Amino acid sequence: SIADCKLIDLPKITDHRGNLTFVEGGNHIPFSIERVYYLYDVPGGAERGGHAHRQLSQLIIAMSGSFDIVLDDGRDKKRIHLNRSYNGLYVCPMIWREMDNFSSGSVCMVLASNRYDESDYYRDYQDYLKALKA
Ligand code: T46
Repeated sequence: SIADCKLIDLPKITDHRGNLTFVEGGNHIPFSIERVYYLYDVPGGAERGGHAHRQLSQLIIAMSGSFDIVLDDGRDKKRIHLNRSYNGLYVCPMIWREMDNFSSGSVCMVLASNRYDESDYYRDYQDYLKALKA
C-alpha cells in the first residue's frame, strides 16, 4: 500500500566545496540497484508515469528542480512534491504512479531493483485494479 512508500532522508555530507549525497543498495534502500534511469528536458505541463510495476522497487530522486508524484494503491492517493537531491521516494511494487508539475530544467533519477522489462508494467488502470483484487 502507499503507506509502505516512504520519503527516505539520504546521507548528506555538507562541505564548503559543495554537498555530497550517496545511496547504497541494501543499506539506505531495501533493494539492490540493477538499473538507473533519468528523465530530463521534460517540457512544461508534461505528465509521465501512468502505470504500476508488478515486481519493481524504485527510489525516485529530484536530482535538480522539482516535480510531483501521485501514488495510488487502488484505495488511497497521495501527492508528493520532490525538490531535494538528498530525499528519495521509495516506491514499492504494485503502486500506480503519475508524475507532473515538472519545473524547467528538472531531472528525475530513478534507482531500480531490476532491468527494464515491459512485461513488469500495468499500463492500463483497469487491469491494475483487477490484479489488485485477484
Ligand atoms: C517509472 C517512471 C518514474 C526503456 O527502454 N528502458 C527503461 O529503462 C525505461 C524506464 C523505459 N524504456 C522505454 C519504454 C518506453 O518505450 O522508454 C519509453 C518511455 O518509458 P515510459 O513511458 O515508461 O516512461 P515514464 O516516464 O512514463 O516512466 C518511467 C519508467 O518507465 C517507470 O518505471 O516509474 O519513469
